[in-house]
Amino acid sequence: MKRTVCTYCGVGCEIGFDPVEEKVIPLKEGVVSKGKLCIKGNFGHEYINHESRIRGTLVRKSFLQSFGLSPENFEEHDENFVRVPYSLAYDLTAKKLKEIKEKYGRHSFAAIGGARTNCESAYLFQKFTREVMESPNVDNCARICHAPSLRGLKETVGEGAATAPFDEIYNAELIVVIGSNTTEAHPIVSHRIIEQVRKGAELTVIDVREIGLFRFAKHKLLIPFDSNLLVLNAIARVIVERELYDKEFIEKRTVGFEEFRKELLNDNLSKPETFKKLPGYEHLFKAIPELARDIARKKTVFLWGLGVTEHTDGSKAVMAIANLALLTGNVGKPGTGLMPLRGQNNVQGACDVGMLPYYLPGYRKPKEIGLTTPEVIDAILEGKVRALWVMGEDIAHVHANQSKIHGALQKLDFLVVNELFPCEVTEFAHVVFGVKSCYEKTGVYINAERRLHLSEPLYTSELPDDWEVIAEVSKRLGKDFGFRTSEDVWNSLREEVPKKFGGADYKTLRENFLNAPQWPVIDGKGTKILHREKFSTEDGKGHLRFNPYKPQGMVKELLEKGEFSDFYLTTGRILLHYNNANQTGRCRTLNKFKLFKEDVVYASEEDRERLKNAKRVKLISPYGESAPLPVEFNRHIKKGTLFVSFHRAKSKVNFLFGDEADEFVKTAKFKSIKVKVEVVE
Ligand SMILES: Nc1nc2c(c(=O)[nH]1)N[C@H]1C(S)=C(S)[C@@H](COP(=O)(O)OP(=O)(O)OC[C@H]3O[C@@H](n4cnc5c(=O)[nH]c(N)nc54)[C@H](O)[C@@H]3O)O[C@H]1N2
Ligand SMILES: Nc1nc2c(c(=O)[nH]1)N[C@H]1C(S)=C(S)[C@@H](COP(=O)(O)OP(=O)(O)OC[C@H]3O[C@@H](n4cnc5c(=O)[nH]c(N)nc54)[C@H](O)[C@@H]3O)O[C@H]1N2
Ligand code: SF4
Ligand SMILES: [Mo]
Repeated sequence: MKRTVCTYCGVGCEIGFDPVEEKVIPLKEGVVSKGKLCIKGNFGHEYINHESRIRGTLVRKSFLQSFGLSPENFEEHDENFVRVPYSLAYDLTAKKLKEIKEKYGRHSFAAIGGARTNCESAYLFQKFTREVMESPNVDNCARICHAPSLRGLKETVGEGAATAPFDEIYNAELIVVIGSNTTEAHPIVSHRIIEQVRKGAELTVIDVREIGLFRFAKHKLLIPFDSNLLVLNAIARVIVERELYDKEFIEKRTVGFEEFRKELLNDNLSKPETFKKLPGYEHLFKAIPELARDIARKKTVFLWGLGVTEHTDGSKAVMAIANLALLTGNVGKPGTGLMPLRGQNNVQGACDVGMLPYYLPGYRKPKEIGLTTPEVIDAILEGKVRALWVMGEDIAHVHANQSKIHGALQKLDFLVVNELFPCEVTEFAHVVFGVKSCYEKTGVYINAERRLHLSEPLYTSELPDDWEVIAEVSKRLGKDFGFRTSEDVWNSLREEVPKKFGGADYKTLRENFLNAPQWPVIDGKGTKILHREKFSTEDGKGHLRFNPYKPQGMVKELLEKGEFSDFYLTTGRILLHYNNANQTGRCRTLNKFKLFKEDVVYASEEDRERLKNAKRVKLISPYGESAPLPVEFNRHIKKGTLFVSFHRAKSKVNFLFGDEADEFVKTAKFKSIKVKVEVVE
């Protein structure tokens, strides 16, 4: 039996694999999976031998011609691309990058990726960009995902990562889930939540629609769109006003309480009475104080997702969650914790190893801060960024403001993409490197609880790993890093960040695969709970940070007019498919479910008449419109609101969004947009 880790969501379930039967075997001893896997864990490897897999290098014919080479001498892939040997593609890529750097300067290069690849590739990608291309412009998919969690936690507790393992759910008396559709997006965590509720713990769900976990919840907080910070501040206000807070913890472990208290009490909007003025949401006036009392009394874990981060005030809302934990002493102890449910298999790792424009590996400050992905797009349009290398991120599908992004990608002098399959972004590329998938290579992935899984191949493959492509191009640009194996790359990172990874050599990770350590790993031993004695801030204290809520979107309309016009749309995911569905869309078993062939718009049963019992609708925003999409009416979504998944590029969901984003870190506001609905059928 071979052992690896499921590389879809940030849960990071350990899996066994029978190479003869080509079957996944659940591993009971796995500390994360405990022998349970969701459907993607069981069947998500089926894409491996799919016929459309990119097995080689594709080079655009016009690009080849610009070097005086004739496409006719190579095998044709399609009307735009030919297949060339890797060595030639490495040569041409290096030549073009050199030419662009010499002509337009070092800032004309940017690199994006790393959240789906292993840590070795993400680490080398930023090292190559910073040291060889001498550009500070590196970013990864956390930009449109949990970058606000990193920011919010850094400011309050000093470390942008979950403070405790998923298993602390088993020690909690109260589990608070905010803006996370856990049953679909992190199924094995949701399994723990449900188990713990069955043992007597209480669950609170704070969401804009009735998600699967609602039926297990004691406190069901169905909240207005755009209101997270308002709700969280109101909970804090009850805790402060009624003196429910943990005085000893505040005194010993935090700073800023008096100021926080003053600012909070001065902010009239934070009174629970505000909800009496929001028609349809008056129930929150009573529910919030009840929840506040429970958080103060019980050992509580806080779990959150994109319903918190993908807003203009996402970072502030994360600080507001941290405030609740600090006020009530619910962090740094068993049964408590702050747990951002990070999304992709290695998005924690990509950030940890420095694939961010404002952090070097280990979150050290760089000399020069680079551009975030949305800023890179603007810089391309201004002619400042000329060459872009993308490693496993379908930026022509998954980012907001796609009309703008498509325009920018067309303008690039040079676009290199490392991919498994053709997708939206490869359409714009000059060079596409086919690379090994996670199940064909060796490397480390860091899950949402900071756990370091060393993944080993289930299948053999002749293709290069991402880091090998980068290393080959780098050599041709005059810098041989001297890495021969992925272990060499990992050891270089360990040397650079000894405080987190020093004790995590391959041998230790291999031997402890089923109970893999969580960083910081010193002397082979991991750290389950962070901040036990002191926080990771410079002064070792937890920092309370009050941010007043500014009325916006649905809340603003309800406060001003007592009603809102048109529809409020939120977007997200479904259990079967994963992000751009490039992999899940090519798995036999996952595609048996006809129901999920398309992105479906969910609307409220109460809007059936208003929407003329439609079968298909088009969504229209000030920025663009979606394709005509099937619509389904149900009772889990509130009147006047809509949900749609974004898995299929052809649905054009991300053409609906503009540049509105988190005010600190530019994470797109994917969780709320006002739309008009046109009935098509
Ligand atoms: N099956 C599957 N699993 C995945 C993925 C996938 O594509 N498919 N993707 C992975 C990735 S990259 C990520 S980041 C995670 C994401 O996992 P989640 O964070 O769970 O992501 P979403 O499905 O976008 O759902 C967010 C939830 O927020 C709610 N919501 C929307 N607006 C608001 C709001 O204003 N306030 C509150 N409180 N809630 C709101 C939505 O109703 C939804 O329940 O999942 C990972 N796991
Ligand atoms: N409307 C809307 N849009 C969203 C979101 C939303 O909630 N609403 N969520 C956003 C979020 S949270 C995220 S994380 C993004 C996700 O968006 P993406 O990052 O684009 O999606 P993924 O499917 O995770 O992976 C991207 C690509 O990586 C490739 N890949 C997989 N493994 C490897 C590998 O080992 N090497 C290389 N080179 N490539 C590989 C896959 O084939 C896939 O095409 O979408 C964002 N977009
Ligand atoms: S919960 Fe996540 S990591 Fe676990 S099997 Fe499902 S997709 Fe894979
Ligand atoms: Mo994500």
